[in-house]
Amino acid sequence: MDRLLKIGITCYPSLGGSGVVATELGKLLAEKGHEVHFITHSIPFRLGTFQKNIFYHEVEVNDYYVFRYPPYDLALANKMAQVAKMQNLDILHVHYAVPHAVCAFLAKQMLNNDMKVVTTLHGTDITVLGQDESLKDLIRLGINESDAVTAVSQDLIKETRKVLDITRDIDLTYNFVDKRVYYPRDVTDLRGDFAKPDEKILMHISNFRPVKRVGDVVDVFARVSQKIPSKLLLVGEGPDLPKIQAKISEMGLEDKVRFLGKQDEIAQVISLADLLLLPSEKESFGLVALEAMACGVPTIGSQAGGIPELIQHGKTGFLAPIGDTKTMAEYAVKLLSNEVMIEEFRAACLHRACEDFCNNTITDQYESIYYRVLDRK
Ligand code: GMT
Repeated sequence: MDRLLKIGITCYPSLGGSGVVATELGKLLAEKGHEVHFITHSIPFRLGTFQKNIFYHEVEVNDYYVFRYPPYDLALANKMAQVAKMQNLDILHVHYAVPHAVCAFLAKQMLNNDMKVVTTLHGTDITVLGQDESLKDLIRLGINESDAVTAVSQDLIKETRKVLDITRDIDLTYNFVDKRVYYPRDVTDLRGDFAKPDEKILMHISNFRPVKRVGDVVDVFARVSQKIPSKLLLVGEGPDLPKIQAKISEMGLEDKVRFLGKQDEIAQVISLADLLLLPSEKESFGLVALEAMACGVPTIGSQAGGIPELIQHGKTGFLAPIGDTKTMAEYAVKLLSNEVMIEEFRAACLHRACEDFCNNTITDQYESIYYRVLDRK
């Protein structure tokens, strides 16, 4: 067995998929015996209860009156260096190039040891911030100075090369789900609270940012509900929520749509659904579709970013061009009106989530990247 490591992890502790992946990875590494140190501004929301081998170091920012903007990035870099020195970290694994990879680079300059930096790209740092001329060179620096860089889809690797003109190696490490948590839950009792026995449940879960195109979710549902008795459950909160609420009223769909707000027990919530809708404009991976897949729920989505690497069109869901709500609705009707097909899709979802995106496989991939950079002289 390879030696056990001391690993620092920095992520956005309260942010969607990237925070979930970083935290779950840390927990799994700790279970394998590695010592994991989270270095973040608040406790990662999925960290849960006390667990052996996990430590948390809070980044505090002093708000001196001379600063117009409190320097979080500098405080983070300093904390990274302090923790690395005190704990003798082997690896600092940062999620997101800005500011985390840049802070890690700075921290490394402050140290006099062999600590290695691994950066995982999640999407927004490339597809949105990478276009910003005021940040582009800095993002490129963070990526090029990392000892290893990983990205969550082939599409994101391609985008990173294109947008930032990056030529270095980038490892592909897909997002994963913990199969001990994500499996079809028995929600028979709960289901009755949301839909009648003959109704289907369509679901959308996101942070309601414009990039998620939640308006398309409503348009797809409006078409589907004309053909199939159904309900739409919207899970999450975000900037587009008021607009979506207004749209639902204008379309007279209030009786068919329920807002569940933010939810923690995602496996339980997803298990209520017959279908997940993910019509995003951009999506480097689409973790929620994987969470649904692991609970046996197929996705109807857009062909954006990494979604086609996750959802196999005609097997574990259906994909259509971004904004093509008519086609998405046709696929949804086709699936929901054919019980045999639904069962086949459910089985294919469970199989694929377990085989290709299982926690053990992806954790092993990250581990071997750590050992590879540590062995490199
Ligand atoms: O999609 C978001 O708004 C949240 C964002 C994040 O940082 O959590 O998600 C990104 O990272 C996830 C984890 O790797 C991916 O599953 C999402 O596809 C990606 N979002 C985008 O690319 C828009």
